[in-house]
Amino acid sequence: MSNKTFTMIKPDATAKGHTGAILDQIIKAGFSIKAMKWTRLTTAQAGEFYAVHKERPFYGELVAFMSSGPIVAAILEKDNAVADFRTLIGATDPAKAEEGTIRKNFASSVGENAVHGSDSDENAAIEGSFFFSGLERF
Ligand code: DAT
Ligand code: MG
Repeated sequence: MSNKTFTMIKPDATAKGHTGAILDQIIKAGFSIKAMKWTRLTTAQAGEFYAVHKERPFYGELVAFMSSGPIVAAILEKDNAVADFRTLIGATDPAKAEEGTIRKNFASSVGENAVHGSDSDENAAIEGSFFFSGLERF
């Protein structure tokens, strides 16, 4: 079990000014930030990041949304990071997310759901490497 996960604060949340509150909730939940950047994905980069979903009906919408404005990408560290972070963010659809989760607190819809969280240790490593060099991932 790895102690790292990868997150993005998505364009809906950065646009609404929720970045600080979301980072505060993440840190208060016991995660430490190992690497972080404010950036924006091109459509090609968003398409590559979400390539695993390319056969899904929402892929085009997802890629357009994820490249529509700034995001914050970060590598987070905590014991049991992947599973604990998925619990902290809540269900993909904010209408189904538990009270107090980041998606319940900040997401607008299943498509515009405020944050990404890796779903496995393997994907956390792949996704972290997508945004950060070895030097930045210390
Ligand atoms: P998660 O982000 O909870 O891991 P996922 O990996 O199934 O969810 O999907 C990736 C993203 O795709 C999700 O955060 C938002 C978007 N998405 C998923 N299901 C969708 C749907 N039914 N309609 C629109 N967008 C959807
Ligand atoms: Mg996922």
